[in-house]
Amino acid sequence: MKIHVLTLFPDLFQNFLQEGTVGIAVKQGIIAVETVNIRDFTHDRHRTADDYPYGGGAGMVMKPEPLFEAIQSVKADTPAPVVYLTPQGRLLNQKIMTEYSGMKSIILLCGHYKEIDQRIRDTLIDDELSIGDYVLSGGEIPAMVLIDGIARLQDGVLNDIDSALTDSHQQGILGCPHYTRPAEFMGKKVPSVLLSGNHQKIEAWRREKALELTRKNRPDLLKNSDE
Ligand code: 4FL
Repeated sequence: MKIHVLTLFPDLFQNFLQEGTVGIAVKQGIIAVETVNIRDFTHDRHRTADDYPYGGGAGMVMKPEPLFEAIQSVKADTPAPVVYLTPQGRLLNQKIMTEYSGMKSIILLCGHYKEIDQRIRDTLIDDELSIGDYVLSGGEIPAMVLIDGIARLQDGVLNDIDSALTDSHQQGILGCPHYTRPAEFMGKKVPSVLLSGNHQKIEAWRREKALELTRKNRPDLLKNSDE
């Protein structure tokens, strides 16, 4: 899968793409990420990417021309959906992550300042995604969130596919508690059912604990599920 990232801060992605699960996906050639510096598509001496908003008010707006050229330069050889990361987008979830993980290529646009010129959104953007109800300084970390979530869903990246299937959110609810050795830590024992070897009982316990945690922390997830 090919992922193009349009950003004013391409260097932010360098370490991110070399470490951990994302690093494995890149090294194995399962995903390829190419960053494009939006500033390379400015033409003035100061390489200006933003300007004052029409109508006044605080903050700057990203100019349409460099964005237009940057997007077109990528689209010329890769027809792919353009996804703009913005607090105004649809809320990202595991279902959307899974849908994007199956695509051949995507183009991610990271915004800055207040927003980007609306005409770019009206004409060149196919989808708008938010990673949560808060504002950051830019769309780079949200783009990394999307890349990370997509990378680990690719075939051959996680050695244990079961592990991805039992994650929180993959089944629409939160995951269950996990324990590893030692069997007793600071006076607290691992629940005995997990040592019982009875796989049916273990599955039932995990399901009950997952539901309990979901009811406590994320009751909203149960409203639209069949639990
Ligand atoms: C994007 C926040 C996606 C949350 C500032 C610029 C953002 C964001 N999800 N904040 N982009």
